[in-house]
Amino acid sequence: MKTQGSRFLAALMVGLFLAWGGEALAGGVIKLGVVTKPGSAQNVCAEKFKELVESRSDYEVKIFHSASLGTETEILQQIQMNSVQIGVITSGPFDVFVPEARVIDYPFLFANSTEADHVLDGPAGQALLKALERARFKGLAFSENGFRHLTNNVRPVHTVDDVKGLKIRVMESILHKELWRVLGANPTPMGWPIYTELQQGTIDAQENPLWVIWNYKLFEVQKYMTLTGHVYSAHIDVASLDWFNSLSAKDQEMIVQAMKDAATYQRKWNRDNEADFLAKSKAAGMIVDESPDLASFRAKAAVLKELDIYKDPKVQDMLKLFLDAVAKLRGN
Ligand code: EAX
Repeated sequence: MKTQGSRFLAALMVGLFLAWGGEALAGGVIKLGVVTKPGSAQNVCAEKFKELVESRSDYEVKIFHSASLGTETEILQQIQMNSVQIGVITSGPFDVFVPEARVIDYPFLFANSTEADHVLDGPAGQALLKALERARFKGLAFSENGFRHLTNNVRPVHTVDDVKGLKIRVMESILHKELWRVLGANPTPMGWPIYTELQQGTIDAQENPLWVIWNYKLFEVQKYMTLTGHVYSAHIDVASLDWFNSLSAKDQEMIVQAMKDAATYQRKWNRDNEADFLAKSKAAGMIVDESPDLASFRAKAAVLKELDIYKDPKVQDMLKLFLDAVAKLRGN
């Protein structure tokens, strides 16, 4: 009796284990899109995600990089349709799909990466990821592009007045176009990459984190750099919501955790290398203004809050959530 009883108990436990998540992870091919080339911030995150998913499950992750799927906007459209399952995409272009996303790129929002991490990994960031579901994106995690800095080929830029009239390439983002218009430049939205346009002089200026300026050899076509750090650029690591919803709870959890782990790894990589990227760009001949008159930039950028692009109540609410979270961190 005793033996039979314990056998029954063991069988019951196996049954429960299987029913409650002991099932094997399903397999299949996951298509992942990034606009950038190997060695770039997005790719470091994507490659780590691939390594983790493949070691933790039977899925295979295929990375499509170097704009082979089009611009970041086009990759996002493919994710919406589930012809691509995952993207590591710069936060900027998301605001065309979900206006609240422009809150991350609000000028001078975060003073440093510690603030960005706290806010994005906390309730404010989670609320933003949730809002993306309206556009059929499942927000998984935030990795980073980094703080964005201005480069140009016309003149040294120290105060915001020096920006006047510069033909600047901006991301395919409503916020970024408005920001540079307000600052006095002449912005044109374009997908990445933009080396040829800089080389041919169709545009004079661009803005991007230090790794981009180094990795894409912008020092060859841009003489001046100004450490404006005007916008913190995250990557929003997203999945197709339709695809994500079709997975078992166990697979969903594995995907989210793998992306969170990849993002943690990638943020560190970016930060550990920033000083080196700057030193190399200088050594390559760029003239760098390391302490520009940021007060002049802030003063002009402040107008943005009054513009229509921030009037939408959903954007207002999200901005308040983010600003309050930053204030709380600073003890205000
Ligand atoms: O990482 O388009 C851009 O300026 C982005 O920063 C691009 O993804 C490079």
